[in-house]
Amino acid sequence: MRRGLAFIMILMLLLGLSGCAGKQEPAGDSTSIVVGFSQLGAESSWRIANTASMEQAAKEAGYGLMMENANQKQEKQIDAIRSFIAYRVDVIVFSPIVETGWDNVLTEAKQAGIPVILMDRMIETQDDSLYTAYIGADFYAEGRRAGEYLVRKADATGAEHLNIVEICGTTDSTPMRDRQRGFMDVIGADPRFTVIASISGDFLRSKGEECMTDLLARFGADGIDVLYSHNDSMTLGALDVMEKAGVRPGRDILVISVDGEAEAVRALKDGRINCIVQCTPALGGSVMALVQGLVNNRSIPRVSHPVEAVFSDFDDLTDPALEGF
Ligand code: GYE
Repeated sequence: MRRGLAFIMILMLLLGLSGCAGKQEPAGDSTSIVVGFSQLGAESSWRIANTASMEQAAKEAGYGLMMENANQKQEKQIDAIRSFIAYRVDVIVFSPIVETGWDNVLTEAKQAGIPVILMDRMIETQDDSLYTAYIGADFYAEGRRAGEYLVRKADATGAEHLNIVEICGTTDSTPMRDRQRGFMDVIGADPRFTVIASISGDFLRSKGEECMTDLLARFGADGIDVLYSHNDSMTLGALDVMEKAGVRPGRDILVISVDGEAEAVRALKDGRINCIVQCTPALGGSVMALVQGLVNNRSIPRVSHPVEAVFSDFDDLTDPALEGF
């Protein structure tokens, strides 16, 4: 058993360090730094771009990246973090699939003296010393931006009443909770808006399709005025279903989405999506800057949010720079 574990660790080390071009550079103390990175899955284009950003940034910084992908399973993330502790990586970075259930494993990391950076999503804990920094989007602000777009659109069109369906991301994840809360805080008290259904699509395109099929069966196209979907992958699934049912997304049903992946940006330009609240997956460079601060014993910011925008049918969408990821 122990030999098996040792073998896995050597293998992980080799894999983690292979393809790391920066290792050859005389980059001072960066050459021996190893970052353990637990990615939560590959559920969306956002996630795939985020993984690529982390790999690229580690390479550029000359850090070894020991990455494990948990395929949407919290237990796998916990196992990955334990293996990083056993290997004694310099810093652990992880993107928690849900907010709760991390205290035990993070206490183990703390006892081993390994700092933890939360990337992309937050955790819920009584003990703030279990992580050193959080870097990721302000999901509450994103939800508010989605709501503000809707208010502006209703004002512009003079809509009296709009029935909204919401397709949510992974239950109990930070983006799901805060994109919903921010949205509701803007539109909730306005009598022009009613959320008639709110269902989970787990951030997956396939579930976005299932959700939209279900919603159309329950309310009919005429009963739905607005779709608010927590990510582009689910939105694109929903668009396919609408179009197969003869519904024109962007016209018959107003579509508000989050992320900014290339296929969704094209749909926005084509008028099939009305608004995309941007959420950037390109966090790798900022994460590695935090790692560098930690290994050099500098103080690092506790919370960092990237600057993000909104793209909608109120804007000039002909800018070729607007292409998504
Ligand atoms: O919006 C979604 C992904 O946590 C910000 O997760 C991330 C979200 C992103 O699956 O596409």
